[in-house]
Amino acid sequence: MTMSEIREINFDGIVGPSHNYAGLSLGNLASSRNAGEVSQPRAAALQGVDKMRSNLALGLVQGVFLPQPRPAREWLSQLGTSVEDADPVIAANAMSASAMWAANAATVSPAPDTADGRCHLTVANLKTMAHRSHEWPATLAQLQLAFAGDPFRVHAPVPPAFGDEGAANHMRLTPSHGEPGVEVFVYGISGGPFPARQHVEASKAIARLHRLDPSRTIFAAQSEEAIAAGAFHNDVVAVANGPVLFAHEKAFADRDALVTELQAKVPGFELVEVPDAEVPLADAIRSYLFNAQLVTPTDGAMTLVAPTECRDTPSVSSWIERHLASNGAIRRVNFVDVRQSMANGGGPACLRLRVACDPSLVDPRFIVDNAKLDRIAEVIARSWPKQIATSELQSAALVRDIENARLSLLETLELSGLALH
Ligand code: SUG
Repeated sequence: MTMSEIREINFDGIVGPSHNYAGLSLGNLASSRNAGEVSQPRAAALQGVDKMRSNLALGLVQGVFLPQPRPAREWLSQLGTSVEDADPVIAANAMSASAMWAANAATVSPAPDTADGRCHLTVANLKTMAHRSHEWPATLAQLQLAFAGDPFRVHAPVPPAFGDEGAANHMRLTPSHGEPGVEVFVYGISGGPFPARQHVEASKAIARLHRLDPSRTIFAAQSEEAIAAGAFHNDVVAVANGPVLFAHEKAFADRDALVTELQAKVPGFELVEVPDAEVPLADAIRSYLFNAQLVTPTDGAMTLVAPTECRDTPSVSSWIERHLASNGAIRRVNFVDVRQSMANGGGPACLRLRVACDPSLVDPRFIVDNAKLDRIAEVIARSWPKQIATSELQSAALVRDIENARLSLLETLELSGLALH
């Protein structure tokens, strides 16, 4: 494969029809703050579609992952219950639309980084949170379809003894997507009152499974302060693109060691660091400045696709203005409204999984253009519930509508084979 065929594809999780605010994620401040609010699944999914449209307009390649079956009937039956009979908390855990946050679907090592020249993907076990621990079988089914064939290796999750949350704790730095990169695995040791979701043993297993070159693989601990302040994934406080690392000063336990190693190993490495004195950790986490998509559009001007909350947070919007005026690495900021997802702690970057590969190798049913997004939006507008209160999650009528809505979308995308996954 020539280097020029490798493009970065962003696969966004389409927000599922059961999107709701049950407050299930300890350590995710937005999820706890909005527990019990009434959600708007239709608006949430359309916000996601609009984000994809604005990224297509930048000339980026866009893909999708499909909502998973909810309620998770298989998981409920493993627990000896059903959505009607389950304890309300268990039912909520089976109804979450959390698979929308595709950054947690898998860890991806593109072909130029691996010893066998294949693009490796390992599905995340997401074992720390009950509502996410049952995502992986359906995710695996989609990845096996989308990335079939010899150029790819799709791995089952690492054993659940070790928590793995996928690409949200993984960064790849490289002069350009088609060249060998340095892969940084970020793990947590302690998070104060909150769980550290990514275990170093899981990260190391993935690096071995993906046949990465140890000299181009870095393991870095998240700072305990960041996790305790609400950075339940590293992508809440840092994001990389090409040779650029955009991070909060307090993201890592040993910031200096990481920066020194990246300077030595990444040609053209550039650090865009935000000091706590300019944007306190709390503002960074509330606005999700770093949970932005940092992308290189076809015009070459590195662009931050950031949530509108960044515009509305004074310390953050002034930092952005200063950075743009200084001609820094980030040349443009596009604001996107993903408020429904943000209210559950999922920003623009959580909603996507990046895969650098030749797009023609991916099953075309998972790649979208504007016409396909029109068809997706039409199904959402017709069949996604307008709103869901957490008290309704066990209602038979709502459950039926949610299951039917998803099946309509699968049919539209010729993916009905995924009905049971
Ligand atoms: O795992 N929220 C997700 C948000 C994931 C964000 N992803 C990244 N940072 N990459 C989580 O905490 C909330 C669900 C609820 O409370 O119902 C939730 O699962």
